[in-house]
Amino acid sequence: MGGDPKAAAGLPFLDEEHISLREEVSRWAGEHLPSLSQEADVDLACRRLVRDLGRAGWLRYVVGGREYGGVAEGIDVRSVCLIRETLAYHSSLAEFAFAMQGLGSGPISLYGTQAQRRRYLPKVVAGEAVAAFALSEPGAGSDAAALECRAYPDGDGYVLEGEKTWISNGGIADFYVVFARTDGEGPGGISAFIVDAEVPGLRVKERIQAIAPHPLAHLVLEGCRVAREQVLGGIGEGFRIAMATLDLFRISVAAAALGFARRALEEATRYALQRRMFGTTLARMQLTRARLAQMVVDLEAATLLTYRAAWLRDRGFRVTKEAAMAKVFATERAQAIIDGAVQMMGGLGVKGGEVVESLFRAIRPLRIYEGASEIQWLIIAREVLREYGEEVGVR
Ligand code: COS
Repeated sequence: MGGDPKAAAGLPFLDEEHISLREEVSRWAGEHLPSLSQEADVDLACRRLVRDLGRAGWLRYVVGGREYGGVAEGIDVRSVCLIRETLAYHSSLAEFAFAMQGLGSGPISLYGTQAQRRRYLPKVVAGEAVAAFALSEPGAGSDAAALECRAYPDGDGYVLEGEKTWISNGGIADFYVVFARTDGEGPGGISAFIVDAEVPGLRVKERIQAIAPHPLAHLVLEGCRVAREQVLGGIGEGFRIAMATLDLFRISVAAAALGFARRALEEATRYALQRRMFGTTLARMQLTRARLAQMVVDLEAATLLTYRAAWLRDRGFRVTKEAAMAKVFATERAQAIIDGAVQMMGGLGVKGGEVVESLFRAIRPLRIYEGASEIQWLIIAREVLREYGEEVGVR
């Protein structure tokens, strides 16, 4: 095989073009992304990043359909993961901007009509429209099917009423894919709508400050009227659309975790090699070596799970279980790897503005958003029991 052994991770699941893509993104990110440290105005920074990612051509990978600017007919999940992992290595805000363009427009790529795709996707690809995915509510986070935002039929359209929270890109998005209840209770009564940001009745109630700053908001929809053409998929299809979109993007959350962890591991290793104590270097001490070895094994195992899930999805398989496995393992182990790096670097590890300190904050939300670790465990167990003929829900 030869070459850089670090680049060998995940190799069995990658094609030659993926390896070249990783090199290109890495080169671009090294030249264009300043550092992991957080910018003062995240809204401005995020909008600028979306535009730059669009101009550089990377957003062509997060949408499906060549006709709409995508690189392929579907979304190549391995490419999405490679780009997200590489951006995460350099900048948590850049990987966020890239990923949210994908998650926010994912339901349109996967389920939109030709007219919907033609209207929204080219702008997403160009970085001219910021996308957002609005599923969570104050009373419906992990239990997404409990959502209460309502969509009432009204003439030739629908009127949306309710609240959405923890909405990434909330306040800066140009459109939101909003999941709302059109019927009864439970998952079967949920539908998806594309809501343009300027539609009267849609407003930001509160901006939310998270541990790793990025645009995040609580939204209110009051008498928010959308045309029938804004319904995504069919009425009652919303929950399935949300879950299938999450299956794809949860794999890329795992990839982001790999990028953060890989950076922390490199920072800590370089530090350990030069840091002198007790007449030797930190790297030569056995406790350090044991910790480093554990970090490397975790990272490689997480990489393999992530790219296996992406490879299976690219081959057309349903990957509910594999995506959940990749997300929970990669994010949990990345947290442990980054914590290990902080510990190795001592005071520097917790000093504001240091790379590992910002990684320590950047990784934490990944174990919660797009399905908390506990939800991934429930999904994995449900899928395994199903393989044994036991029909169980997660409840
Ligand atoms: N792909 C396609 N369809 C899916 C699916 C998937 N991955 N997962 C579920 N569905 C379908 C099911 O097949 C079922 O359809 P039928 O009724 O026709 O059989 C329907 O959707 C309901 O599924 P389920 O019974 O699993 O619904 P639950 O309410 O039990 O869902 C979980 C439970 C935990 C899986 C769901 O609520 C979840 O993923 N929660 C986390 C939400 C989340 O990620 N929030 C973050 C928001 S984005 S930051």
